Amino acid sequence: MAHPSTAAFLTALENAGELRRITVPVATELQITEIADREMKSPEGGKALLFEQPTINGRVSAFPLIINALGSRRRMAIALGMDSVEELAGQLEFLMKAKPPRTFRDGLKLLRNGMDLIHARPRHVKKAPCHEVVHRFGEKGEGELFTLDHLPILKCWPQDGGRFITLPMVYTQDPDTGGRNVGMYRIQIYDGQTTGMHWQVHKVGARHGKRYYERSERMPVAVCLGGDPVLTLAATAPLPDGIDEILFAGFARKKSVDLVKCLTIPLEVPAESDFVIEGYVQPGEMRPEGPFGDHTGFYTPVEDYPVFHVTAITHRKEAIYPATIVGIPPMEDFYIGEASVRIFLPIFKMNFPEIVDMALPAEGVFHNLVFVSIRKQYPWQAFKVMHGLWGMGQMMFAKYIIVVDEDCDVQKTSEVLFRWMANTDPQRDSTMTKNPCDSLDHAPTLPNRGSHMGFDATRKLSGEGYPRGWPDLVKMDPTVKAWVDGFQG
Ligand SMILES: Cc1cc2nc3c(=O)[nH]c(=O)nc-3n(C[C@H](O)[C@H](O)[C@H](O)COP(=O)(O)O)c2cc1C
Ligand SMILES: [Mn+2]
Repeated sequence: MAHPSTAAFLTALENAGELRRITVPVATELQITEIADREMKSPEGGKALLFEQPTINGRVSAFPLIINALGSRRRMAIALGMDSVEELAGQLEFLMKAKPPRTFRDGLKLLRNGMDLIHARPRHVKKAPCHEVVHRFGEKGEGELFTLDHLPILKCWPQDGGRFITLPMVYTQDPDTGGRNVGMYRIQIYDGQTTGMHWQVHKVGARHGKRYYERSERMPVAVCLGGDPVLTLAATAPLPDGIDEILFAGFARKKSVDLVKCLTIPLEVPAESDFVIEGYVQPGEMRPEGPFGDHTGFYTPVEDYPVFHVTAITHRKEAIYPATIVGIPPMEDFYIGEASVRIFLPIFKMNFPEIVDMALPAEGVFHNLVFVSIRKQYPWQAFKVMHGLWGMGQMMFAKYIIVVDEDCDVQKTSEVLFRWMANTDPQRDSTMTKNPCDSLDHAPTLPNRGSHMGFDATRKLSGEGYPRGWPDLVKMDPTVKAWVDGFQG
């Protein structure tokens, strides 16, 4: 089911008892963070929070602010209009494994998925809710000029270098192929019309920017906020370069995404967005960005990033400003990342059929720690899986990969720690390699590159040079367990 706006999604959350309204004024400077942080760290991710009167330097903003809207499994499922993200994972898996149907039911399922694929294709529309209110820059208007300073943009943490848009969907185009990309890259506000553009070196936006630089051409960029929450998931999902996030969003929500032309730049954006910030990046122009209290739980230091110049801001009449905060885990982003892992697990399994399950525990902040369970068949297969993952998309960042046997539930961190500690001889069962690092990782001596470590915590096969005979786990006889299950004494 598609949500045509942030307001519609908000209503769905409220009907499910998943929304708390905060009706009194709260400051966008630090105060909203502290309330949201406590909510995100409460059991099951707490509730979504609607701040009806966020204040900017003491003045109440014209726009309410929603935060933690995707910060639980239940809310992520509501965003997708499904019972759980597993449903979407199942649909993707079915598509990838589609064979000529053998039964009538298979045929119907294939037909339904075929229809969903039709929705992957966007529609092009002329009239758009996101254009209900238009503020072009550089035009003489009536009264006060509307700028970014009018949006309830958060200053999240005390040492942050300023205010940051934290849930921006950044639209760019490959100048060679015309292919679209949507990525979530944070936006630091320098002034009402100028921002930073934090696409890290490994991301598709940065690759597009490099091509514009090489061609000495000004780069059109659109930053969208709100609309269907599926778009937010699509912007963060680790889709391969060249796969259009809009196709993924259309497929996931079972409805084509309506796209409309921007007013001041040659790009298209979702018509249902709450806000669209149009502008350009002048290749070569760089400016210090940060510090920013980040996903890692630490401040990322100041570094040079491209500069984004705003040419227009358009929005719905009743626009709602969506935000998140990142910091010491668990935070809302854990649930966003987890949904991606669940959705893409079938794709990993296609490449590595031995993979049973995978988890990126919150403590590892996405890439620092990856647990994988496998059905081991031959010697050193665990190492093959590690190397494969280190070569796949954003899995390249995985700092520690722990491989366990299929009977270990990787969703339970303590079970994995038990196997890891008990089953490994550190020297024999580890491997170290060189790979790119997440730009946010402060531990490597130099940014963006460093060492990565894998542990084979599976039981050792005879061909793996372990001569002693692997012991069995201590487990009760199933008949005794069944008897105790029914025991009344
Ligand atoms: C809340 C949030 C904030 C993010 N901020 C950034 C960021 O500032 N810079 C960045 O490069 N990636 C950031 N990411 C990660 C990217 O969105 C993610 O890697 C995405 O897959 C990139 O898309 P791309 O492959 O199309 O470039 C963020 C993710 C989330 C969930
Ligand atoms: Mn992409």
